[in-house]
Amino acid sequence: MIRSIVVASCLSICAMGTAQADITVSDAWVRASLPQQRATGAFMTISAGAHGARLVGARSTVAAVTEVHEMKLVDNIARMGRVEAVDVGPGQVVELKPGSYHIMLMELKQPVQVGDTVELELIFEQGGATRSVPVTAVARPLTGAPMKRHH
Ligand SMILES: [Cu+2]
Repeated sequence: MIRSIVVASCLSICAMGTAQADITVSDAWVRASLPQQRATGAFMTISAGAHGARLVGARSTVAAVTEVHEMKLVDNIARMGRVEAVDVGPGQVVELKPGSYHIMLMELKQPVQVGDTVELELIFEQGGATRSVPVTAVARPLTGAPMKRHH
């Protein structure tokens, strides 16, 4: 009973992140797309509390296909592809950021413009259960995204 009250009050107070069973997502943003661009990326900071969790998928309303991706340098060429999961260990903080892990939004239904808010749903596995965590990401310019944002 007490636990459910705590969760409910956090849901109403936490503006940009959502806490659910210790999974916290913060600083979520989406890279604004160009008019002809069919895909873009979403980035955020994830922590999973004392038990850890695995990010295994994502959904969004703006794209027909939403996947968890990793970008790597292979022979100095940036390559990216889908990954099965991103492990967020107990007490760990994992940053989804340009050049690394990201949420790939593909087959965009319309361009994502600076200032737009994009609703995402992150799918986690934790202790054998699947949890979905809603995230609101704000669209930022294609270039010149700051490395660190302060609230
Ligand atoms: Cu990608």
